[in-house]
Amino acid sequence: MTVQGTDSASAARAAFYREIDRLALTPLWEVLHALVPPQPNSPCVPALWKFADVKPHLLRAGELITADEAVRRVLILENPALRGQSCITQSLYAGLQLILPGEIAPSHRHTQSALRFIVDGRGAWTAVDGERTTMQPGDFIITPSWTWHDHGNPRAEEGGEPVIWLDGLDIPMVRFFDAGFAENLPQKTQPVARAEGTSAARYGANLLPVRYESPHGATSPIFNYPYARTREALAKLARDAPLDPWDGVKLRYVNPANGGYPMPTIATFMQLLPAGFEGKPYRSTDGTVFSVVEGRGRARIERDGTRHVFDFEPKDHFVVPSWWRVSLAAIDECVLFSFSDRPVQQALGILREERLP
Ligand code: 1HN
Repeated sequence: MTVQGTDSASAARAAFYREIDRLALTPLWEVLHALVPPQPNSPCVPALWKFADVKPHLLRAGELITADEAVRRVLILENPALRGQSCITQSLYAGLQLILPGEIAPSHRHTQSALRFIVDGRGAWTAVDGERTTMQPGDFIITPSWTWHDHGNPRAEEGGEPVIWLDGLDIPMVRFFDAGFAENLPQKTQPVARAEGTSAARYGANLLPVRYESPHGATSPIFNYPYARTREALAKLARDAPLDPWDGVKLRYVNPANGGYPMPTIATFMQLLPAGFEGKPYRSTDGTVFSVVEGRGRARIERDGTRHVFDFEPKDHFVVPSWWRVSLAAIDECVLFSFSDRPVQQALGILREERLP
């Protein structure tokens, strides 16, 4: 939109704009509305990735390139309105990673933080800071900023099977701040320095070391939040506690040392929708990525008269951009994992959400 004027005024202004352009100057009044919109106007669109569509291509990638060669064999979930930008929202990256039996994804570290949410298969491991954890479907695993990490999978003879997980990273945020560093470890894998489960015992049993000091700065000391415990909590609450009309039963993952989110840049959630649940619509400024763990259901997502209806089933992924209205309905009992940039918006004091009738 341009500021209106008479023809001669417009011509004079256009000449003026050309003149100042050479000095890298731009008139604010021509762009003000776009810079400060009355409400969020995300360029992202809602999108759904059916696992049945994606899995064959991931397995094909497994034939075309090794994990070692690829470093990370991932198909990025790119927002259809942001192709080429390697992101699912303006602030978040998401991808589906495959590791085959006998493979190693070599050790490296970077300032970007990562979450792994295990989608398909079991028994692969990831190592962080000298400890390994074995992946089970529904586990939420953290790779804190600047920690060495490598992934591996036992050979087929030892019971290894293909494992696929969702990666969530704060790549666009780190890129925005131009604050990214990365390096490779000379060895393929880092040495194992602690027994598996040490972090769970030390930090994940409603106890902390007496003289606790955060091992990973602003990131939770818990390495793996296992699905079994999450699922048990949801089942109990679905049975015995009131349902939220918007969310069903929805819990956020927590850093037990400070009550905050597990990662400084990404919030993670798990929710249960009872069979037949029809959630009320809501909208929030934190665009959110969903991974369907259990059950079939429907997400209705709309903004300004544009509506997307996503029928989802287990292992499907979908994204709800900032300030689109969403309502979630369950056919069967559904369990949904999700993540967003909520901690950052809260730290900045700009998070808004609205629960609609
Ligand atoms: C990364 O290190 C992993 O460690 C996955 O598995 C995805 C995307 C961009 C940059 C680094 C991993 C990544 C990544």
